[in-house]
Amino acid sequence: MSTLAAPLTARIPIAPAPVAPLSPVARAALRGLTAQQRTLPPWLFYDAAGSALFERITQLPEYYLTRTERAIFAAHADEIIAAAAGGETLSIAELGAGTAAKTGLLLEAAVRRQGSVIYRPVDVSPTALEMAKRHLESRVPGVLVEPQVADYTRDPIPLDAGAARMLVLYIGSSIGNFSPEDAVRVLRTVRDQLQPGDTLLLGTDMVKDERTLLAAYDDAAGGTAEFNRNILHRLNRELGADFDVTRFTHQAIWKAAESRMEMHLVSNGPQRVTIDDLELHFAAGETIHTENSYKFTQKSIVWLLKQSGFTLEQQWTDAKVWFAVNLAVAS
Ligand code: AVJ
Repeated sequence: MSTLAAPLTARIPIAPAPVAPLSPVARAALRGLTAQQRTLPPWLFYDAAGSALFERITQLPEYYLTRTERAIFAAHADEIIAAAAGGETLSIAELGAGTAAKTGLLLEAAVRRQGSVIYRPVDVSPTALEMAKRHLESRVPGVLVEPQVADYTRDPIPLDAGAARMLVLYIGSSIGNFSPEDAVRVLRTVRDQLQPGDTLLLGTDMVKDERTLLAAYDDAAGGTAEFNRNILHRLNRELGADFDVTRFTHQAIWKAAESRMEMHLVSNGPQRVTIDDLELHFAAGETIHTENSYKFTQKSIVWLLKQSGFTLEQQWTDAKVWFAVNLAVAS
């Protein structure tokens, strides 16, 4: 018997090649772009370029959401803060705060009422939070800004444990990006961290005539189209994809049955795109679904809040009822 022959099963010990984990962007792109209806999640819009493009959208004549909500705050900030405080001292947190452009009006009202206020903006973007802190602390004396980098859809939101009363701001109709089921899940996560009597201020864009909605999501100057297409530029930049962005057309659709605006990117013709070693074939007219933006009714607001453990206490709207600011109490 030869002692030299190695057993057939012998393994040559080679260290396993380390497999780099996929980045969140790569994971989202891979999963979404290989689905039957290709999709990309809307959080991918907000890299530095996309955040700047969104800021420009908020200034477009057709995009009524931001200016309508701001006008509601301008007219009712003191009332909103008084109702949320209910005679106690308030601390304020904000979900997806971004640069907190509209929040100043509410913080000023809180400072008028109680002299100072702790403000805790929560966002996934550290740069946006830095801008918010610098901007607010110079503009609104009396505000103590404590930024928190967190993904509020997953992580528990860090609240001010010592606060007599919490007011959580979730404004701008950001909740509209979530399906009703996911919206309930997000708001329940918030509710679980509040005490009875704490409040949520929820901004909701309302159902309205189709022309107004379509114009808001497909403006004449093409700002929304550029915002939508930036998602492909981002994949080119960050993943080395080779999307020919000029061959995808922005599309906005009102889906009445689902009560939502949808944004898509339509392939102008048959085309091939590669992302690393993934090869994608687009048929002419095939779309990538990039966003849902749900629109609300009085009934759907009450339903959403109730399912999430809140009770609608007060509501402020503009004269046309295009946008609503809802104060809900943790029940
Ligand atoms: C930031 C999610 C509220 O849905 O209107 C703007 C994003 N999309 N134009 C919205 C958006 C197209 C916006 N939200």
